Amino acid sequence: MQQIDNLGGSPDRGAIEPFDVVIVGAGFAGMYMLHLTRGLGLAAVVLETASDVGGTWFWNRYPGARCDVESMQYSYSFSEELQQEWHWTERYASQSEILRYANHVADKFDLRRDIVFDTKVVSAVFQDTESEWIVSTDQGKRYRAKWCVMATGCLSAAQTPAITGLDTFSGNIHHTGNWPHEQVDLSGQKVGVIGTGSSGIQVVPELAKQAEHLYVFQRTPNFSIPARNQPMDSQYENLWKENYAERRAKARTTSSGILYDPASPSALAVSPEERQKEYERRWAAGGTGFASTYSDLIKNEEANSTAAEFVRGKIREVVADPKVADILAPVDHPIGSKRICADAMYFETFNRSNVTLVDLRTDPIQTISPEGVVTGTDVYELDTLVLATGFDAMTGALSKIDIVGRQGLTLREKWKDGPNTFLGLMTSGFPNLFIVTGPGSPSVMTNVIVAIEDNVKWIADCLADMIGLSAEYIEATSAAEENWMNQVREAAEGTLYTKARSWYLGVNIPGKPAVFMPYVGGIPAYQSFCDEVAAKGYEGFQIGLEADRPAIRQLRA
Ligand code: N01
Repeated sequence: MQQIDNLGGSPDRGAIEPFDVVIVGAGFAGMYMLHLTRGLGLAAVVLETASDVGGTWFWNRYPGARCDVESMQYSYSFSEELQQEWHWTERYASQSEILRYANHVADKFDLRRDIVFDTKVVSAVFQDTESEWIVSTDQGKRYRAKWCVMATGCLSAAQTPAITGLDTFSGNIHHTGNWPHEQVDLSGQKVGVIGTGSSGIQVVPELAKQAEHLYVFQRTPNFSIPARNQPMDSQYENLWKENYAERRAKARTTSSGILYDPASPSALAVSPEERQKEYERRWAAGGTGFASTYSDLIKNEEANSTAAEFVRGKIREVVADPKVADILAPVDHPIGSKRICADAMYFETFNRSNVTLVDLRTDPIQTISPEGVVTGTDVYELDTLVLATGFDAMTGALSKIDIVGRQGLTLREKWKDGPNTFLGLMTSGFPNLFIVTGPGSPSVMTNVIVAIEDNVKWIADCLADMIGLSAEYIEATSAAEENWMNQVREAAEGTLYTKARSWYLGVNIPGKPAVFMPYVGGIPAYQSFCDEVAAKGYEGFQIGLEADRPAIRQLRA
């Protein structure tokens, strides 16, 4: 490659190590992206903040962390050998087992030699003149590449709430999304947990077993279904392994990319007795498939309320103190409109004498003092405070990086009124910058590994096509983007998802615009859009050819 002084570029460009592709993040998306770019013969480097692979499963090490998608499905499908050789030990894999799996994948495909760990990307700046990205890190290093792929994850930017006095607390504070690597010993301690989403619901039963006393600070109760985790049944595992190809393909025909018991069409089309029987059967089977009992549960409030009332009834059955059961029973949002949780003895935990539920709706937190949590009526003295307060979802990891596109446009500025992308994959003004499972993609509404694999494969195929064309750049058009975001909005408006104040809408982050971010139209519809766009010569994208810019062609020679 030549120096670019003759192109008017940055004078020290030649001193920056060149790659074809810079990939940000070594979670499941970044690892697979690296594997496929290597297959294309491209020189790729992955930059990763953590000291090893695994992404969300590297950071979320809190006790009880476990996947809510069955392990036979929450795994890569791209390698038959991999899916046959790996043995999952439980129906739902624990965080540590998923991390072992990620490490196995990294070893098997020899990925680590192209991953730079302990390196946080601080900026990615598009160079108009050279048509390439310069990516800078907190280690003072810079990388340049024509293509840049953000594999930064949807739920990777942990959110610490701005509660007055939090920094004055004299005990330990741990965020579930950034849990210490060393053993946290809570025995004999008074522990507080703020937050009762999926993370809080998983961590609470485990902390209750260790702590002298556990205070659970709940602002909004959530619907949770018993996961009924169990050791892997070898017959079940074999059935999956014998039919993996067929089952993976079938999963991709479902909206969530997950094979559940099929849903019946409508909760309202059956008698109350039949409905009750089916809810009981699904409750006993366990898992988030409960939300898919009937297809109209997420579309019709009356249908939804039958499932919601069933779960509230279960909470009242399980929790001994009716007042506590009332506080735990969610009434402010339809079931499934926030991500439904899967738990292990969560509601039962409130029957323990060492657990106290604090209802923040009636007694909000005023401040945090050096001693603990101060509400309007009480002071809860604590040794350790656990923040299970969630994430700046879908855009948080990207907005932490100074991403600068054409003519100095920053991604933060472009997305100040809400993210806009074409298919979640690219955003106009930022050529050659791909996002895996970006806002506007189904991602968080699905088995995210399916969503990741499909996005990564699409990006790799696109790279192959662009190289075949000697393209200088590919960029989403504003018109395609606007049209797609309208489709994303319309898909959500046809459901009950918009009835909850959830992280899907971004309202858990102060100042974040309330825009429904994921595409809820399902994997099959989304994937056929993506395939059709590519088949039509990347309709909705603008492609610039190197042939049209001799200087660029010379640069790439
Ligand atoms: O985060 P959340 P999460 N004062 O945003 C509360 C995935 N995941 O980490 O609802 C008091 O759901 C907040 O209260 P409210 C999964 O997709 C999967 O639990 O805003 N409370 C809420 O209760 C999931 O949906 C798995 O009123 C405050 C909680 O903190 C997503 O990650 C496991 C507060 C945050 O809940 C996020 O789940 C874990 C404040 N100032 C996570 N600020 C599995 O696979 C926030 N809260 C099983």
